[in-house]
Amino acid sequence: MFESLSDRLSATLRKLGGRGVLRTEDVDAALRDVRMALLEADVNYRVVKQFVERVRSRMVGAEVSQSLTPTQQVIKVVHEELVQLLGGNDRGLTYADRPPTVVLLAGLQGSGKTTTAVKLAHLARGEGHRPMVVALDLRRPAAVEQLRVLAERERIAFHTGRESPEAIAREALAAAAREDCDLVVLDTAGRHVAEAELMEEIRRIRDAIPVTESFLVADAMTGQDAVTVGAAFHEAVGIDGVILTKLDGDARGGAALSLKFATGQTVRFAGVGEKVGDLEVFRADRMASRILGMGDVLTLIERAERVVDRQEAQRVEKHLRAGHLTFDDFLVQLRQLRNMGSFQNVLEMLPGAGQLKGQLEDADPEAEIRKMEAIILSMTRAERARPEIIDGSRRRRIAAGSGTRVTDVNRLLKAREQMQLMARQLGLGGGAGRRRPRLGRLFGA
Ligand SMILES: Nc1nc2c(ncn2[C@@H]2O[C@H](COP(=O)(O)OP(=O)(O)OP(=O)(O)O)[C@@H](O)[C@H]2O)c(=O)[nH]1
Ligand SMILES: [Mg+2]
Repeated sequence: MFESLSDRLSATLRKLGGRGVLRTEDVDAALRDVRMALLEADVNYRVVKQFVERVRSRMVGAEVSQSLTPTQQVIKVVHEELVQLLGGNDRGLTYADRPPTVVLLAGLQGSGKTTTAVKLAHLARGEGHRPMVVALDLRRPAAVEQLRVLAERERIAFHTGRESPEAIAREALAAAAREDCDLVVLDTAGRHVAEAELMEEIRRIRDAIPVTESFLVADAMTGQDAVTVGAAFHEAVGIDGVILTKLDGDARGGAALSLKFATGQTVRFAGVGEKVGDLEVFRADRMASRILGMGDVLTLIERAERVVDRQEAQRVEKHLRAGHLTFDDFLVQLRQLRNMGSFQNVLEMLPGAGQLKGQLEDADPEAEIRKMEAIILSMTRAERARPEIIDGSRRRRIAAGSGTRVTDVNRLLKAREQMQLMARQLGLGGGAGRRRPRLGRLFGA
C-alpha cells in the first residue's frame, strides 16, 4: 500500500524538532524518503535520481522557515519542484488559426487512443467546435468499428476509408471541409511496442497533412516504461504533448513525470474514466499532490461543493479547518461519496484515504458505505459530535446496534481520525469558493 510522503517524512524528521538550518544528514534522510516515495509512485529511476539532486541543491543549508515544520518544509520544496517539472499549464486544445485544427493521437496498443479521440471531440464540441473523428487503424477492422460506434453514440462526425492511412487522412480533411467540421481528430493504430513500422506509418500521416498537434496517448500504469516509450515516439514523430489515461485507476501518476523527462513535453490532458466526459485538462499542482500521496483535497472539495448542500459543505469545511471532524460531517461526506461517481476514484482524493482504500480493496464499496452509515446512525448525538468519548463499552453497544462487529466500529473510528489528522497536517484552510491559492497554502506559509 502507498504511504504518503508526509507519513514517511514525519517519521524521519520527528526528532528534528528544533528550528534553524537543515543539516546535511537531515536532508539526506529526508531525500531517501522522497526517493522512495517517487519510486513507489512509479517514476522512472533515472528521473528520480535527477529530481532528487535538484531538490538536494535547494535544501542543503536552507533556512527553515519560521512557520513550517521541517516535514512541511521538505514537502513544500518537493511539491514546488514537482509542479515546475511537470510544467504548469492549464491550456486545453490549441486550435489552429485557420481551420481545421488537426489532432493526431499516437500510442501503444490499448493506451486509450480511440476512447480519447471521442473524448477530445466531445470536449471540443463543448467549446463550440464541430469535431470529426477519423479511424486510421486499417489492420484491425474492429478498431474502426469501435470508433464508429462511439462516434455515432455521441453524434460526432466520423470518417474512414480503405486505402493507406495517409490517404484516408487527406480524404478526411476534404470530408471535414464538406461537412463544415473545424476539428479533425486522427485515431491511429497501436502496437505492443514502439516499433519502426508503426513510427513510419505515423510519420507518413504527419507528412501528408498539416497536423496542428500530435499527442502521445499513454497509460498511467506504464510507469517505468514511460521513458522508453515516450522517447521513442518523440524521436520518431515529434510529439507536442502527452495525454495520460487511466488516472482513475491505482496509478500514482509517476508516468507523468517520466514522460515529461523523456519528451520535454507536458501532459496536457488526463483520462479519468471510460465515459466520454472523463477527460480533464491536466493540472500540474494536482498531479504533484497525487504523486506525493497527499490526496487531492482541492478536487474533492470542488466536487463536493457541486453536490453537497452548501450549508453542509460549509459546516464540514469549518470543522475540518478547526481540525475537528464530527461523525455528522463524516456521514455527510459518506453520502456524498455515493453521488460523486466512482467510489474508488473519490477515495483516492481523500487525504489519508490510502489505508481506508486498502481495507476496502476486496470489499464491495457500496456495501461498505452502507455499513459505515449504519454504524454512525447507531451512535448517540453526543458520540457523533464528540467521537473521543466512544470508549470500549460504547463501541460494543454501537456494534450491536448496527449489526456489525467491534472491529468494524474501530475501523471507522480510525478512518475518521486519519482524515482529521491529515486535514490538520495539511493545514486545510481558506474560505469557500476560493480555489487555486489553497493548495499552495496547504503547506503553511
Ligand atoms: N478506466 C479508464 N479506462 C480507459 C481510459 N481510457 C481508455 N480506457 C479503456 O482502455 C481500453 C483501451 O482503450 P482504447 O481507446 O481502445 O485504446 P487504443 O489505444 O485505441 O487501443 P488500440 O486501438 O488497440 O491500440 C478500453 O477498454 C477503454 O475503455 C481511462 O481514462 N480510464
Ligand atoms: Mg484504438
